[in-house]
Amino acid sequence: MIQLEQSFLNFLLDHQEKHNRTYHFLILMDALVSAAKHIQHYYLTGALKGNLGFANTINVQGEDVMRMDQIAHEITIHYLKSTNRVIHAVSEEADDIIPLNEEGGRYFVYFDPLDGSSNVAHGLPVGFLFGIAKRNLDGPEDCHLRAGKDYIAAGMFVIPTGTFTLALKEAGTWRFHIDDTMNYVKPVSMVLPKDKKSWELSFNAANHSTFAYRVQEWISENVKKYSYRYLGALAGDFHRTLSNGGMFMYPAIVNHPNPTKNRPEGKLRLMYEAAVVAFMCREAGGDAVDETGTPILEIQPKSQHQRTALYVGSKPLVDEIAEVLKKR
Ligand code: AHM
Ligand code: MG
Repeated sequence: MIQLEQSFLNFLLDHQEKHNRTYHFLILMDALVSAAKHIQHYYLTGALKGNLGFANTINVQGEDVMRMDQIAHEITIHYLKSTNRVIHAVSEEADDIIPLNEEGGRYFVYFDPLDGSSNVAHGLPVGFLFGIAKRNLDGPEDCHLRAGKDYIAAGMFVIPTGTFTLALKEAGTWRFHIDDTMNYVKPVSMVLPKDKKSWELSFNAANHSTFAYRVQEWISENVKKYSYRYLGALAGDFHRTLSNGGMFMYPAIVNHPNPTKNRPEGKLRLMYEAAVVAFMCREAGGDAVDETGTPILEIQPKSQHQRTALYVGSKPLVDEIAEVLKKR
């Protein structure tokens, strides 16, 4: 007997039917999966074709070398547009909100098509992160930017590793693996482990002395209790946090020796980085807060590229750091 696994689209079809939902979401997700596969292909062949270069470099034909993140952005917009179901999109790679089908669309999509830029030149893991919200179906829609609590789904593809993690509102977080035929298959329910033995802390240790003193103290007291891992690409680091438990942190930078390099507002982007992992984490039993201890999912974005500090992972650790952060 051949062993065949359940495909992602079949899993989603079951989910939609079980919850009496429409197929519109299936069409949107199919577009995102198609985009991810396309990005995966470009990334895997990127070093050979010169796509892992940086923008502003010129290839031998005298043309601009396209950065992978620009390619990934164009691919994603192409597929989102083709669904006819997206009102507008926000991309890390575009300054402005991108109108798609403002009259007949049903969803808002906030995405970072290739996060973890420092890994690109090495072909190491990067992430395609996205959050999805739905238009108001009960009355007029003002198209305001949605807070994470109003997302209906959020997910990430780890490229080129070939994993896909998706959280569906109030229905859990699931992980899929890409198979030989480039299909994502074999749903596995993700729940953060309660056993602290596997927990890991993940943050850029080189930034330690630039964090708020109370954060530095908490880290000094806790870092030896857990393993430490840092890849420098949110999707890869958060992938581990979700599997092993613990906490990923990107605290505010407030004590940099060169004050112009402080980032009191944090580094990561709220709508398509922090809220995406916070949503996946909540659906897996965890939590996430910002530098004031406020839940990430409660933050109402004022602008599409707003930044935030991020502490995301196992609930007991996030609760503990939230208490520290609230003591100002
Ligand atoms: P990017 O959008 O320019 O790729 O930056 C986001 C990335 C995250 O994936 C990662 O968690 C973080 O920046 C790493 O930053 P640092 O290199 O400062 O540790
Ligand atoms: Mg990014």
